[in-house]
Amino acid sequence: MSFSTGGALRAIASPLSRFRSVEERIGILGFTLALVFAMSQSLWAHEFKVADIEIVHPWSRETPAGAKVAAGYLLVRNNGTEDDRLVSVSGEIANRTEIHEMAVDDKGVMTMRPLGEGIEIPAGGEVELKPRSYHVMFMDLRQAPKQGESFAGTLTFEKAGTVDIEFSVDAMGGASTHMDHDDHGG
Ligand SMILES: [Cu+2]
Repeated sequence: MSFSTGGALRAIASPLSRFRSVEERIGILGFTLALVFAMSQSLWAHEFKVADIEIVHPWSRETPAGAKVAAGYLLVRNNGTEDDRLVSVSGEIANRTEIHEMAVDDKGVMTMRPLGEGIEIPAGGEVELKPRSYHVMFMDLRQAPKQGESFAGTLTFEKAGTVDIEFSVDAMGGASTHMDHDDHGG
């Protein structure tokens, strides 16, 4: 191939070449990327990041009137080379929050148990908190989650630290409407 890297770089840079300096070009490029990133954060993907950890589509469900607990779900992806651990979660709608695992006991009954140690997120892997599986349990609710609204929460990872996120609230029993959020290439 006679195609050189320098030529390819010039070809990429040429639409920006009417700007005077390299600094100016980099500035414009950076601004454009930042804008695209900001838009994708807020409008489409509903993703959050902290260090090597990516959090995709945190959501909750509207609860029946008088409910004392609500569930939260999200996908956590670890793009790093070291295992991490989701150790705690909090949400503004609840006085207390636990990380739960749903399991079938030896009598075939579905039970929930709190995971005191949190959930390991393997290096290069992902874990989904979803209905009938791992989930966040908002307890002693201060405020009932309402469909179409969202509420703030925080996730704390052993290595990556703490990140503020937003849970969007779906209709009661609306889990299947979130199939469209599975197209993240994982
Ligand atoms: Cu639970």
